[in-house]
Amino acid sequence: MKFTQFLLLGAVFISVNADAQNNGPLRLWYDRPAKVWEEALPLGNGKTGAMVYGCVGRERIALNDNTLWSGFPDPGNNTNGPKVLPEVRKAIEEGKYDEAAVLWKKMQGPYSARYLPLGELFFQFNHTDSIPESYQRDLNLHNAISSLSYTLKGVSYKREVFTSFPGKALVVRITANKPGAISFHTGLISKLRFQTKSSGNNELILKGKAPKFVANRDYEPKQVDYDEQEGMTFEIRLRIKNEGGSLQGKGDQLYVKNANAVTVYLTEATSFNGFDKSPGLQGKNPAIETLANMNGLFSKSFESLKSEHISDYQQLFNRVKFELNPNPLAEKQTTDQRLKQYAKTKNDQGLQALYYQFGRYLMIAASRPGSRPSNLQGIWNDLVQPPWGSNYTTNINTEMNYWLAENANLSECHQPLFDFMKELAVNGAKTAKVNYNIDKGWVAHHNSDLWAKTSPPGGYDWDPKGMPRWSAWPMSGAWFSTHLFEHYQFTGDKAFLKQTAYPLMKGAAEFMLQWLIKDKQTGYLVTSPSTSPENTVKIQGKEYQLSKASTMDMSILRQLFTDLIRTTEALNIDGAFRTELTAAREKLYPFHIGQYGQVQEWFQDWDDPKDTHRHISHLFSLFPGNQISVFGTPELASAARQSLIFRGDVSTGWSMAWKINWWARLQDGNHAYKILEDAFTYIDPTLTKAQMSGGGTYPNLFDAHPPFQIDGNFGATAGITEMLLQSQDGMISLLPALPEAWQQGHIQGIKARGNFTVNMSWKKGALVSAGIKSEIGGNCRLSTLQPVKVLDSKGKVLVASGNEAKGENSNLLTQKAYLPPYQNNSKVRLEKLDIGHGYLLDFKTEKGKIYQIIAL
Ligand code: FUC
Repeated sequence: MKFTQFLLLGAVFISVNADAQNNGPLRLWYDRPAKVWEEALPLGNGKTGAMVYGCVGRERIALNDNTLWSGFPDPGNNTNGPKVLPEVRKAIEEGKYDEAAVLWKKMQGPYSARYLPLGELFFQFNHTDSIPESYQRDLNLHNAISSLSYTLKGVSYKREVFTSFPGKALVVRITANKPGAISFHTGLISKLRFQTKSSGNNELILKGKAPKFVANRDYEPKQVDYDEQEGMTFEIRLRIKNEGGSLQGKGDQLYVKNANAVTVYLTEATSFNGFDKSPGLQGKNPAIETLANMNGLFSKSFESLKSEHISDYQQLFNRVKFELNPNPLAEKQTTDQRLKQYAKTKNDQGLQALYYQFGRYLMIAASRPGSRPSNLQGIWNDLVQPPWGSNYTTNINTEMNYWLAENANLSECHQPLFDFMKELAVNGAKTAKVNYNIDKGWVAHHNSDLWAKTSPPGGYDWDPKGMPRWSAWPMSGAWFSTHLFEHYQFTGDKAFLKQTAYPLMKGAAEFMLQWLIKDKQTGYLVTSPSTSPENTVKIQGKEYQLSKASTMDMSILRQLFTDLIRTTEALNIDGAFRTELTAAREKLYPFHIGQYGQVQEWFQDWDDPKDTHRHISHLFSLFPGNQISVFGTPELASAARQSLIFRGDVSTGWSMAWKINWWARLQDGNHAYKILEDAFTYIDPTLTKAQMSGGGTYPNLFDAHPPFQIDGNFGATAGITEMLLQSQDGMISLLPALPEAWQQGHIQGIKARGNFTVNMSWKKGALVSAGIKSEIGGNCRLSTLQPVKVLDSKGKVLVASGNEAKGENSNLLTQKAYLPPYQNNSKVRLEKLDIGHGYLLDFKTEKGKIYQIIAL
């Protein structure tokens, strides 16, 4: 199949033969089956998740459905709240932070529900114990198909597995090069309550039931609680078409004998019927959905399903191409060997490009329009008690899952988060009222689940009553809301801004305007209680969880208010609200540069320079926010750099991924690169957590917190894009943080705010040429480190560095970030950031036209 993209000089958009790419470098491959789950290969269509083990004798495909969770709608709002909150605030005002934390616990609700494993599809082949003469399994990112090939006693067998978004199914094809060579029996099992039965000779149905409650840790008194009425039901339906040989259903399995080829079709569904409906009492009948999907599927041939799947997938995946300086020798190694080798030689840029595209692959597999947002493990989980419930942890993890959506050109995949926010806004309005007696807007706290839970989560982990240092965090509605504005900035979609984004953003801000209080000590508006998520603060040798006005709280609010002010301007609406927000923004407790030259994390300069906590939430404004900038606030940017140096490089997977983005925003490509290299540390999944130190990467390239958490994959892909292209400061910066190690390379199809699609190629560490496609027109303000000239689509020079034209049009890109005031308590002379000066020019663009940028 051929697909052609627009052709640009320099950074060439070429016509690529996709079939010819199938054996290209974008492949994870192995010479042995997976022994453990973190070696199996992930497939997904947004809803159905699968992990393929590639075993010769007994094949395993672990299955997920992203609507299968424990529990039922359980808001967990706490009516103690309105009475206790003033007491918490009073204790904080008096500096009694311990007392405040004890009081806060009276306001918490339950922990979230758990994301659960669906089941396993197994095939028992008739050659169980044989050792194959040749063996290879892979996951091909060009077509999102996992294949297994092996030769046994002279017969070559092949299996192909994919999940299809248009087909709503998992499809397996088994072939051999000798007629009649395929014999196996197959079944469906689950770790939850289930029963499997064959129906007729070609169909198997598994009917299952999820628990009402699952404990997070093994020592909790009740591990798993099933209930006659509550709890979700689910169904997996499998059908087989055999070519040659025989097929028979018996008991709970299907038996294939002496077939030439076999196609297996699988659909699954749950009784989930919406975030506000009991899946037991008001649930859907999953059999209706599996049957309808199967009927749509079974009449189609394997080849037609496969080509439908490939064209759907490639329409997203092929938007971006990325090549560094590949090492052909490294590519000859299996992916796990490559990863191990990386630590020794550091000479495998092909692995970096593969890892980058794997992040994009995972996003397409885990988050498609109409699906639930991706959780801590995307859509892949094989444990009944997964770490942290495999839930939505919203004080960093869920947001990080979506950092790559816009800049890595997968904007549609952001949609499930926006749909989820609509549900959070409904529940969050009730939490606002019940817990805080606030009757405007909505709030959400640090954990959520399929039921869009918004109350502060208590009870988990070693402290059965929960920890205020994570639960006293009503900020996720506000943080999520900034994603809406990002989506608008990247797409320019005003209808979205008006209909979807604005009401949600406004609701989040309306809550916050009530939540903020005037600080008696300083007169500023502050949050109280307040945490710097999950970190504690030491004051005169004593550790505390709560205080007021953490830098992260104030940063999120400053960002949200600024985004909203710009929204009301862009839509020309709600002038009175804009005035209210502008006034509130000016009164927010400001940034401070602390005594060690760091961005101060807490209300006062209590920061410990030896603190290496994984959360560095006080740098929110450097990334993902844009209130700290090397151009706009160089002193604060220097202080952010100091904060990062204190915290160190190696940490959990997601923490390192965040650091890549921060160093990129500080325009320090070499430091970003150093952390990317640290993230390639091979993590052996058979070790226990205690034996591992720091984050890294599992053999299947899943990010290791450890344990597996998908945010690190997504955050690293976002960060690599930030190293190459930035647009948060009202201009498009080409190669702002190119590390010395990336002397040459090219990237095509990444996105800048203002809806520009950007291609670039570079050599000897400097830009050679770029192509910018203007998708919606408007002014393009370009920042480059060396002089360039800009040509229009006819090759006419529009403008060159040193001969700048003033931008006439004001569009998304010419608007400046709001740069807040700050106070500097530092006794340390701040080191100046060396960001080079570079060149800035403006040119007017026409919608749909391509502009060439050529280095002079
Ligand atoms: C937050 C982080 C942890 C982990 C968990 C899911 O609590 O602090 O490191 O990622 O979320």
